Amino acid sequence: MQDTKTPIPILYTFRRCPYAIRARLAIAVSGVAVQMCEVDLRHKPRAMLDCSPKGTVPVLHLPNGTVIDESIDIMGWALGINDPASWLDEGTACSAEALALIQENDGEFKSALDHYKYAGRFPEHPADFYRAQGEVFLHKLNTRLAAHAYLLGSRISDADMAILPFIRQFAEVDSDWFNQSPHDPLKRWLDALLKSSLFLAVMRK
Ligand SMILES: N[C@@H](CCC(=O)N[C@@H](CS)C(=O)NCC(=O)O)C(=O)O
Repeated sequence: MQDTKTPIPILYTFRRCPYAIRARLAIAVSGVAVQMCEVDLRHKPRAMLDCSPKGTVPVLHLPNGTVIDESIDIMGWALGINDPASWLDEGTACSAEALALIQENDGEFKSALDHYKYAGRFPEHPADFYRAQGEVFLHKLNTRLAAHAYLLGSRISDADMAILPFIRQFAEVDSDWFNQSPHDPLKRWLDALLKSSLFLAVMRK
């Protein structure tokens, strides 16, 4: 039984935020006990802003006062404690290959995703212009997934789980378009991971 007196880390999270989802996935697979604090992004808790003034989620506040406020670092923290599914390369760190893919996801692809999702705010171009920008990354992932079941090979890695929530969001912008798009391996990968018990558990309300 959990000792209720032992302080445990607090994760400030927002259910639908793709960065927070990736952090929750890594924490869930690691089995490390963390108290979840769901944040209303319009009314961020004082305690969260006190430890991380930049005001983004996720934020992990450890009992020793350490604050980790980048989602990738939270994944690394959790998997560094316990990585039972071997998401990390050799159990120690995010591989250079994973890092490069995640950086592309968080950079160019995330920008295209935001423009596509909120195309009305970016009237310089129609939504399908921004969608085509994002599709460059989808194509890259699809090529990998045509060669093996997961992004880096035959096993799930941190790259799959860090990128999954963003592809989910991209697919949801126009699911009819996504479902008819020529990215079958990517669609199968997305579908299987979204149905996994781990993903369902971290999305539970
Ligand atoms: N680089 C950060 C980005 C996190 C981020 O941008 N999260 C969004 C929510 S998806 C956020 O908190 N935005 C601030 C806001 O909406 O006020 C990370 O990886 O943790």
